[in-house]
Amino acid sequence: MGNVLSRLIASLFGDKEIRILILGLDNAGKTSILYRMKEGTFHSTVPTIGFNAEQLEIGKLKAQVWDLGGQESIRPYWRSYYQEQEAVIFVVDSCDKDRMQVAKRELMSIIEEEELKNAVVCVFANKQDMPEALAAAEIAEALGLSSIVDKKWTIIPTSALRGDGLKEGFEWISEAVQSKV
Ligand code: G3D
Ligand code: MG
Repeated sequence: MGNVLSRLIASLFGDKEIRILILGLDNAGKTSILYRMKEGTFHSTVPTIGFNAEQLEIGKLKAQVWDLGGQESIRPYWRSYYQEQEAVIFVVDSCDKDRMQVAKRELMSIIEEEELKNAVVCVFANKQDMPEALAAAEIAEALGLSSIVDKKWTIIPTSALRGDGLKEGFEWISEAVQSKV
């Protein structure tokens, strides 16, 4: 799975350096997703700048992938990382029904950030391997995604545990970033 993913990323992005921010509440699965991505790299270096920041070299692709701490006390610092990010992966724990409104609030404040106005947003409805997980459509509804009109966005069901959906997420980000003028 890892090698397939890294080859896919390399073929999708070519020489371009992509900056991807992974955001979401604590326990959503951000670090697990980053680990999945790292696992697929041929060479990876791990300069941690501030929070969990990984620089991945995957084929020709240089991707800076930032996995910021999701705890409430840390969320105000997310903004320091917004500059020049081309994509945001917003990870939601599909089982965490109690905090869906908190996730919505955080996502909407990201959407409204001036510095992220050109970034595409890919919501990962994570932990789909769990029986109690809400479906992606239910999460889209709970997060109010249809109200986002001035930004490219999508929602993709994922399982960091099984690796499901990551390929689709990267394909979408690749296309969305490339077709963005
Ligand atoms: P975070 O970085 O967003 O805070 P983590 O989240 O990646 O640390 O994951 C938090 C917990 O959720 C971890 O469990 C992790 O194994 C689990 N997790 C992450 N992604 C998935 C998934 O897709 N499916 C399932 N079932 N679990 C997932 P622990 O028990 O280590 O706290
Ligand atoms: Mg983490």
